[in-house]
Amino acid sequence: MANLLTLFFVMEVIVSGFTFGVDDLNMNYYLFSCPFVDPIVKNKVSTALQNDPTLAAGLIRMHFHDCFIEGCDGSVLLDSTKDNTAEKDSPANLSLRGYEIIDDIKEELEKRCPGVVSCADIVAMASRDAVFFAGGPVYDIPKGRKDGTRSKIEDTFNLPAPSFNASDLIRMFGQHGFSVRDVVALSGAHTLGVARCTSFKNRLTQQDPTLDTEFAKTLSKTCSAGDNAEQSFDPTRNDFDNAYFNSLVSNNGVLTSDQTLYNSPKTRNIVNTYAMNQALFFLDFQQAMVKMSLLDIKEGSRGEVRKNCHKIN
Ligand code: HEM
Ligand SMILES: *[C@@H]1O[C@H](CO)[C@@H](O)[C@H](O)[C@H]1NC(C)=O
Ligand SMILES: CC(=O)N[C@H]1CO[C@H](CO)[C@@H](O)[C@@H]1O
Repeated sequence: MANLLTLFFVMEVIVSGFTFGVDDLNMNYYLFSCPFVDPIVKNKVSTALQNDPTLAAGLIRMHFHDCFIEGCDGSVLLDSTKDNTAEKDSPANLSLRGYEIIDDIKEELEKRCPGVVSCADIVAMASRDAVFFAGGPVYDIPKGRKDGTRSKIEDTFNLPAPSFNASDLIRMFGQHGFSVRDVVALSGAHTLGVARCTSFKNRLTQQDPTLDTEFAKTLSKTCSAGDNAEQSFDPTRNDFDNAYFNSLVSNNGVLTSDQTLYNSPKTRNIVNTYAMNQALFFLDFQQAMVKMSLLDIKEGSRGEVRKNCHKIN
């Protein structure tokens, strides 16, 4: 009986691994080709975050930028070359952090299973683990992304701007197949990390109807230390929790694109719900993250597995 169960288990794994063809994404993509990929990534992320917990935010944001431009294809990692200015060198990427963690993971994986695990998958897995280590939900993502070969500074126009209102956000995320609820849940990633003064100082000089007069003083104080001075999105910048939504309810949203989620009737109820119910935020967030991790994937021969995440093979 036990043997029969084992047999069923093995068959289940094989079926779930191959039904859709080896080139398609699935949870067990590296089961035979790089069996310890998950614990290796998890360990590396864990060590890095013990040294610097603020890097969880960096890893999650990197995954978002990767997926929104050209799909989740590791394009965010490519360096500029003589003939091409990469996404990385766009002002929107100025403060992306955590590249060294991805490099470290890639180096280890190239030793264990050379040429097998894509940079795009590493970014997606590292982001998943960063959410977990910061105290957020546990979830897994399908693997099997291939790395792309295009990374152009002009493509970063596809990223949402911090000055966006709810309608702008809903439109841009809608183009990628996200619902209004997904927009609010994904914005909840701002439960981690900081924004620099450059990203919100427009609110202090121009008329921003979403800016609370009391909170304006806090932001002005931060900006008195210069354009790169940091303001955390919520009082607990390293904890993945629902404090961000409570901040929005208290009119303490840092970016226009944050506070608009509470001010707009299109999204206010969702913000209120997440502020009251962290478990529901976690559930919606993980579902939206899996969806994001599958944006415009390059499967099979449409991409490559880069040897070095900084340059195409
Ligand atoms: C809804 C539209 C969004 C806008 C307009 C936006 C914009 C920004 C801006 C301007 C910053 C600060 C950059 C700086 O000043 O250095 C930031 C930080 C951050 N964003 Fe977003 N973001 C959005 C959605 C997302 C999503 C979907 C995620 C991930 C799922 C995300 C994750 C982060 C994280 C974690 C940080 C903190 C980074 C750090 O501390 O290093 N954001 N975002
Ligand atoms: C949102 O901003 C856009 C411009 O980015 C503007 O055309 C639109 O009227 C604004 N919507 C609301 C509801 O304020
Ligand atoms: C980490 C990284 O590559 N940042 C780059 C972002 O873009 C600026 C230019 O706007 C570069 O100087 C940074 O090196």
